[in-house]
Amino acid sequence: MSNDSHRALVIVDVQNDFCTGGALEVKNGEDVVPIINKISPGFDLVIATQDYHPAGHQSFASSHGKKPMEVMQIHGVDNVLWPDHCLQNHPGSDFHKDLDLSCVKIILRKGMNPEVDSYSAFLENDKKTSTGLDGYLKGMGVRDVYFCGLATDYCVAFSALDAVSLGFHARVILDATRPVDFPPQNNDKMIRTMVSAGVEMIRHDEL
Ligand code: VGL
Ligand code: ZN
Repeated sequence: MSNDSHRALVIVDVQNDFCTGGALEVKNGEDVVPIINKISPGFDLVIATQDYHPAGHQSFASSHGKKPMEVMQIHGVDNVLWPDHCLQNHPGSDFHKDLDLSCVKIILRKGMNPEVDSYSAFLENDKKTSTGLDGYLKGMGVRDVYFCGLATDYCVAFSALDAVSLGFHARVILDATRPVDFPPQNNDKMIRTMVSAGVEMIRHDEL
């Protein structure tokens, strides 16, 4: 194949609402930005995801008359209800102003269906609806997918887990991620889940 892009970097949700002062603040979320800017030129293909919700999205506590961070069963599984975040056409959903997008070939928006959330860059939370990223990466000859960004224990973790189950070699660049870590210990739990599934944990200086 002519467009052999064996190593892809997926920059997950480095958006204002996940950084300090944002609606769904991840502690020190913006600290990933300089690391990502340093490493992204070293990849054959770079993709950035953007959490991009319509108003009234079902992942919002406000859509259920609940308080943010309450847990509610949706389709029989426990879901954390989030504060309204990453609203379409709102500064909160913009990428962090210092994130260098010059290497980014594709911006993949997700979470746009008002009824179904999408933590993963590959499959929506119904585990059926594809974003198309699997076919795109395979079409580009990618075998190795590296993940960085926000948040470690949600969108990074679910993306990396799907990557492994779709047959990619998945690595999380852990020091280029930050966790929500809610409920308490969730980050440790998700890192263990990823490692058991075959996701490799690395640091950016090991690239
Ligand atoms: C995320 C919760 C809700 C994430 C997105 O990017 O990890 N987490 N929406
Ligand atoms: Zn979201």
